[in-house]
Formats: sequence, C-alpha cells, structure tokens
Amino acid sequence: MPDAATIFALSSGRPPVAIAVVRVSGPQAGTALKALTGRIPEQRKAALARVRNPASGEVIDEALVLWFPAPHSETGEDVAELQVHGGQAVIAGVLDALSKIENCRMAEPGEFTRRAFENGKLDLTEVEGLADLIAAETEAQRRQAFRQLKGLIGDRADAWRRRLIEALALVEARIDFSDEADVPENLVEPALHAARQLYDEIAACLADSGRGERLREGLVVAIAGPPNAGKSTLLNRLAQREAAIVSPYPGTTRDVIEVHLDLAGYPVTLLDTAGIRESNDPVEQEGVRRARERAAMADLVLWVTEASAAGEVPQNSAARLSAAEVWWLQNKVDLVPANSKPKSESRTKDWANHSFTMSATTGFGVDQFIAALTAYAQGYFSATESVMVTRARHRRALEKTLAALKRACREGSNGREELIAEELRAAATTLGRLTGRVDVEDILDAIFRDFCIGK
Ligand SMILES: Nc1nc2c(ncn2[C@@H]2O[C@H](COP(=O)(O)OP(=O)(O)OP(=O)(O)O)[C@@H](O)[C@H]2O)c(=O)[nH]1
Ligand SMILES: [Mg+2]
Repeated sequence: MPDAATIFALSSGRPPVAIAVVRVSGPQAGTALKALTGRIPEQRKAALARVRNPASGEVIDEALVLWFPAPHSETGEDVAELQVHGGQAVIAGVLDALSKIENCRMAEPGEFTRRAFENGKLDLTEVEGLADLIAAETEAQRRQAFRQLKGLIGDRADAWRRRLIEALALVEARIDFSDEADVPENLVEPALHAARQLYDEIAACLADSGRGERLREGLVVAIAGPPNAGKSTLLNRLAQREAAIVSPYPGTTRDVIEVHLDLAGYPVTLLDTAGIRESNDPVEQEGVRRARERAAMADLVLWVTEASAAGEVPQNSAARLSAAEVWWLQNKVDLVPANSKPKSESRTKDWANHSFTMSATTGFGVDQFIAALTAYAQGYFSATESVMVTRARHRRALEKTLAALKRACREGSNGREELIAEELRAAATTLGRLTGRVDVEDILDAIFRDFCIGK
C-alpha cells in the first residue's frame, strides 16, 4: 500500500541558484498549496503567487506555481510545484512552511519516482532509465537512457510476457479439459512453438556482448607499462588537467587513477597505473599488483614505453596482461634523434594490435592517437542503438527466462504437460520481475536508493 503521507523536497540543484523547484506530492498537496499561496491555480497552467508562511502570514517570496491533480501527474498523485528564487533562506522558508502542514514530510531519496512506479506511471526498467538519464555524462549514454526511459526494454519484455501467458493458457486449457472430447489435441504444440520463438528472440537480445552495460559504465582503457615511460603525463594530457602526479623519478604512481573522457559522445574511463617492474618496496609492489589487475580487466591496454628504449620492450609483460586488445605507445619520441625515429609499424610486436609514436609532453602524435581511440570507441559502441540490456539485473532476468523456456521445450518432448506449464509460468515470472510487475519488493530498495532527494 502506498504511504498516505504527502511528501515534499527541493527538486532542483544546490543553492544558491537562480530558480529553485520545490515539489509536493500526495493527498495534502492541494491543502499545502492553498496554505502557502492562498489558492489553487488552474491545473497545468503556470500562475504567479505570493508564498507566505501560513503561521505568521509573512511573505517568503513570489513564485511561479503549478498544479497537477491526480492521476495526471508525474507521481500519479496530486502534485504541486513551486518555482521560487533559489536562495538558501527562501528555500529553507518554503520547506519549513511545508513541514508545518499536517501529514507533510520531507521526501526520501527517489521517493517521488517510487510513487510513480507504485502508481503504474513507470515500470522498473523505466525507473532505471530515468536514473541513468540523470547520471548520463555523454551523448551516447543520454540517448541510451532516454530510450530505456521511453520503454525500449520494458515494452518488449511486456510483449514477451503476454505471449508467454497466452502459450501458458493453451497448455493449461489442455490440462484442465483433457477429458472433454471437444478440446483439440494440438494445444501444446502451438504453445511450444511460441516458447521456441520467444527463446530465439530473447537469446538474440542477449547476444550483444554486454555493450549496453558498457555504455553505462564507459569503455575501460588502462595505461600501463614500465616506470617513467610517461604514462601519467599522457593521462594528464588526455584529461586536460593535472589528474596524476608526474615526476622524473621512476615509481611515482602507486594508486590507480581514474578519469572520465567523452570521446565524440562515447564514455571512456581512462586508468593510469603504477609502472610495472620488480620492486622491494611493499607499497610499490601493491601498486604493481593493482596495475596488473586493472589492466587485465580493461577493454583496451595502452602499453607505453620510451621510444628510445628500442628493443627493450619487455616482450611478455604486455601480452601477459591478457586484455582484450593492446596498443603500443612509444612515448618521448622528442628525445629520439630525428634520423633514428622508430619505425613503428615494423616494430609492432605480435602482442600489439596497433602502434603509435608520440610525445606526451610536446603533444606530437597525440592528436592522431586520440583520433584512433575515438574511432575505436565509436566502433565499439556503434551497435548500441538497438541494444536493450543495460544492466546486469536485466541480463540475469532474461537468462533465467531463457533457462525456463529451455526446460519447457525439453518437457515438451517428454509430453509432460504439467511440467511444461510450470516452466512457462516460471519464465513469465522472471520477465515480470524485470519490469516490476510481480513480487520485486526485495530489489526496490536497491534501485531507488541511488536516486537523489527530490526525484
Ligand atoms: N622528453 C619527454 N619527457 C617526457 C615525456 N613524457 C613524460 N616525460 C617525462 O618523463 C618523466 C616521467 O613521467 P611520468 O608521466 O611521471 O611517467 P610514468 O610512466 O607515469 O611513471 P611512473 O608513475 O613512475 O610509472 C617526467 O619527468 C615527465 O616529464 C615525453 O614525451 N617527452
Ligand atoms: Mg605515473
């Protein structure tokens, strides 16, 4: 049962700001609006009003006021919105006045959205899409979040679930009326046919190499290599700020340093790591361990060496990192005499997919490298327009659905109708959990906790 309390919160950013939006949702929203402004304006039309403290009658501010009666509001409840001047004291005054109204209290993080979910305004995947939209840092992330908010996966899952329930109804009819002469024999075969079709469609949707999840988190690119090669200098140049400490002493970087890049709208998480070498210093050893660990999990490793250190490339170090792809970056090319510039292509070892020469301090060759990295990110994410799965939670639910469908088909060949029905029901339940149609109490808290207050 939805909580009967009326909730309110500052929904806009941290003051001081030009305009602050205070939202109120719940059965007392109209009462609250009347108490603060003296009247309820025409619905869905902005109106100018003086906001007063109901106890003292003192004017707090002049506001633009909006009124959205239930059920046609974001939460599905009565909603009032006050746009006031975004100063600390104004906001505090409005929130304080609201808190004095009976049954009104401050909202918890994500509570407005939770009410929208409980009132059927959004399904769970759309709630997640909304969270992602708020968190989106790049264009591609924003597009994916918006598609999800608009029901890309939710609508598809609902359609699958409806087809599953129809298939289930066929099998159940066969079970219930098996004694009656006029029930056709061939009810189970169409149901199994539908199950097989659904299996193929869901499996195709899962065969996306996890790109939707990656787009949320960013493509992970780790900079690794021997100490003093200029890894941190390169990170700083790419990040366009001094994120990592640079020094002429080998073994400077110890912790993994993370910066977020936006390459042509695609998110890349760039990691700077400790130079990899044998060391007796326990702190450096730990740094090297972390460097190896993160590089091994990265989508792409940039193995940086000094260009002058020709032939000294630790052949196996890069390969042993076992990343999906390794690029060899020969840095400090400015220190190499002009007539002996390394011939990168011919020196590309079989562990490296590409090789570049550059100078992280002068910037020589860096633009070319950035262009290649951008193209790589674009290529990696190019197929994401149609990707539906954006979270591990979706993947797990769909995998469970697939497993149940598979079992249903297997029981089909054994002709055990009760077991077919049971598996189809299980498949429908896992799909229902994906959109939050069935028993999801346990996952709700985890999802809404990540929202900010006022959303
Ligand atoms: N001449 C020249 N010097 C560079 C270049 N890149 C980095 N350096 C210098 O090389 C030294 C080491 O640079 P860092 O970026 O700290 O090297 P690192 O690979 O992060 O080193 P560790 O953190 O110790 O593994 C610094 O003195 C940099 O100024 C370059 O392209 N050319
Ligand atoms: Mg460093």
